[in-house]
Amino acid sequence: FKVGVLGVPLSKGQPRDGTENGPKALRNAGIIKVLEDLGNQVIDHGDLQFETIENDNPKDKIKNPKTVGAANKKISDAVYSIVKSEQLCLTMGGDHSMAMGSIHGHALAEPNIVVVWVDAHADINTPLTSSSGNIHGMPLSFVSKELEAYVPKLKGFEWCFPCISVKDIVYIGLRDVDEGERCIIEHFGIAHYSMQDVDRMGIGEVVDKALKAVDPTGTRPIHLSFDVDALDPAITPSTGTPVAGGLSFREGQYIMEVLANTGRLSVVDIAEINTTVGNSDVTVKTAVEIVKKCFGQKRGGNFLPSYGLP
Ligand code: DIR
Ligand code: MN
Ligand code: MN
Ligand code: MN
Repeated sequence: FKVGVLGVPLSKGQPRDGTENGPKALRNAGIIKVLEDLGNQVIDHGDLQFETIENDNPKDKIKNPKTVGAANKKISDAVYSIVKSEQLCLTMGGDHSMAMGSIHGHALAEPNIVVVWVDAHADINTPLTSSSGNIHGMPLSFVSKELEAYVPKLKGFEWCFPCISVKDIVYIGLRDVDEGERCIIEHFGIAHYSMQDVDRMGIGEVVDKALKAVDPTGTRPIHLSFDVDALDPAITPSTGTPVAGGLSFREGQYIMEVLANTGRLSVVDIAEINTTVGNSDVTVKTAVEIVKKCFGQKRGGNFLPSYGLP
């Protein structure tokens, strides 16, 4: 693949410091070389720089609205141009509010995307249903057409218009969904596969069904938004809102391998690594192994046609 890598050091979508170090941690773990060694051509777009806007007081309950809004505008513009230049885009977060800009930019460049949301959480609170006020729990409500009427117009988000349908979203890994979010999922019939579904059917069937649910013809470009808290905290402890009982290393890898095999992955977000929580070496190592599978590494071995038997 031709891969465009973008660092998104965002933290103001949630309350803790440390998620802004995600891109640096992945870079220090050698992510660029890892992707190159898989035979990819990697274009490193560096890390975006975000400003912290002064006096960015909460609007109603919403925290840091102007800072997060302005940052996501930058993310949208950057992802748009990476996708337009035909690179498979890897955005390294950063807190998960980054997906607002990332999906927005992606959808502008590729109007027919589907969104595979791998997360313990649904991240579809509106500013009115959110009890935390943290924007990382809301990105999908800002970009979904059906929710436009439920999302108040906020300063800092003027650029952000709804660009996907809730019918284009499918969840995998849910196990901590707020009441308002559950109401939205039921009301709009959003496709979802919780950890209960993974337990019942196994990850193979879950991924098959998930892809068929949003794209029965198997033709649409895929936006994968991967929150590391989807994985079990035993393997990704360094994240702000860990939830026990998550996806195993193997289940995480399996999702990635299948998505890579479709040949239709177009943007991959990796979000919510927080280096100041828990053992970040373990978390970063897990993240790198998972990301690799999106960019061509196969557990069954990669066939190199040029390799002749000695
Ligand atoms: C919660 C937590 N649903 C909220 N969301 C998280 O604040 O809206 N998402 N942690 O990844
Ligand atoms: Mn989450
Ligand atoms: Mn259900
Ligand atoms: Mn999330």
